[in-house]
Amino acid sequence: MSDLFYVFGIAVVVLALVVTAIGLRAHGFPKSRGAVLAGLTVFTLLVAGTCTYAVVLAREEKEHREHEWAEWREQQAEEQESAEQAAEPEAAADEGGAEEPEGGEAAGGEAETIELTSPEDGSLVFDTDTVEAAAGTITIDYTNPSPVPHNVAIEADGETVAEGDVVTGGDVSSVSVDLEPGTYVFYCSVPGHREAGMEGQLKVK
Ligand SMILES: [Cu+2]
Repeated sequence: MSDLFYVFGIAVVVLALVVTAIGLRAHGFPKSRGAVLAGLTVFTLLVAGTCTYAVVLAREEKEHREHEWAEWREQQAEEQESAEQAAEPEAAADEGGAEEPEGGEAAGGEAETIELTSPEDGSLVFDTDTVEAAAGTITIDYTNPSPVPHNVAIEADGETVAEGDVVTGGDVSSVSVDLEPGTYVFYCSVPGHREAGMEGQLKVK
């Protein structure tokens, strides 16, 4: 198509130069009316052809550009898509990583915490004389709201296996120990308190 366009264009220019050259040299040119008509017809056809091909070429060029533009957009979309896909596995990996510690804790055995307290007036008793827990790491958090010093301790088979700090005024005495199923004693190790009644049963199942 573009070749034909150039052929038409060059033909118009060459013919115009030839006709002009003849007209300058030859007097009385054109010699006949028929020659004038023939010349005009040829020029008209050549110019019309050139214009037609110019329009066709412009259209083709436009289509070509649109095609390239469409390809470019398609490529951009694909790149964006692949970038998103690349980001997804990372996000999934982060989620997986966050889940692992939770699973690790669960696999480490059950940890149970028992809350204990005693009367505000300092009476030598706990608020309960029996607590239960599942075997594993058992923690007792004893809160002493009174000004009388107390703590919490755990006894297994007559031996103290855990003993918390002596506390007063709302502070917490805490013990934590691994226990197998069985019956244990929790008590206050401040001298005289256990004997006065500050003890209870810890049943581990
Ligand atoms: Cu006590």
